[in-house]
Amino acid sequence: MKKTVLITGATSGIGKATAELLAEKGFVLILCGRRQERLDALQEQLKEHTKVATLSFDVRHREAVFEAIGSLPEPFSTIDILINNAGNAHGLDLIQEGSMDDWDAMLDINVKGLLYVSKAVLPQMVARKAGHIINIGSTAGKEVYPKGNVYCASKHAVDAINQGMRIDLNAHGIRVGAINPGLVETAFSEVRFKGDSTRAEKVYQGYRPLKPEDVAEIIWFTISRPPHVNIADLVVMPTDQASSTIINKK
Ligand code: NDP
Ligand code: 8X3
Repeated sequence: MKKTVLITGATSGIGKATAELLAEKGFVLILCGRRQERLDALQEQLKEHTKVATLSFDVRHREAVFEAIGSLPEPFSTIDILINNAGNAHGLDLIQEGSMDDWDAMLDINVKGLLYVSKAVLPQMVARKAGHIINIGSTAGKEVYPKGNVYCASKHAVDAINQGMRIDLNAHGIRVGAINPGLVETAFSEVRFKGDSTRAEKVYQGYRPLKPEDVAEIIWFTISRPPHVNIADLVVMPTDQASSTIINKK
């Protein structure tokens, strides 16, 4: 039977590339994001391959999260795989100059949003004693870089939550793992720099960054392992990147 995958942050970047690849592989998809028009376009694009449901909600709003996920009809209501991908950086500032609105956004979306979505999906996985959760962390969750302060904190929290989930869900046969990418060329920097596309483009100039499709393929590899294999924590960087600050720019 085809497995059902819920992907948060499916309207752009890594989430969208993952939706496209998993549709080709025949997974039943639940695609989430705030931008309904993008979800509609993706549903239309992918419906030739598989069944696609869309849910438009902001992961910060816990009632909206539970209402949306609780409203899913068959065959979408049994979620086999949850991909916690929604998130972004907001700002790149010295800690003493950071915006508290940016701090709230990163902690509310990247950490609490991930928790709310997981809380809405987990009871059915625990009841079935089966399921697979992929948390999209970051190299920023492994090391802190200048001005990365709160974004790095949010991804370090994802790293800790990933470990905690794996420990607590172990007895229930649920696989939990994180995929931690380095620099991936998506709308990430455009969001971080609040629509300043010139500044955003510079982040990816002079070297070859990862593409969202590279991460999607790793997600596909991870979820297609046999049931006794759990990829617990994977870091992937562009070949040109050695750490958050050491990048081989030509
Ligand atoms: P994008 O900006 O391209 O995509 C972000 C996605 O998150 C969008 O689909 C967006 O959907 C969704 N999202 C953002 N805020 C919310 C919210 N409040 N509620 C619901 N959905 C939300 O960035 P990426 O694809 O690069 O980012 C995806 C994940 O990968 C993030 O967790 C990011 O931290 C992580 N990552 C990215 C890296 C990179 O270099 N690009 C490297 C390492 C990790 P919508 O706006 O429609 O709500
Ligand atoms: C995204 C990668 O280095 O911009 O998480 O923080 S980085």
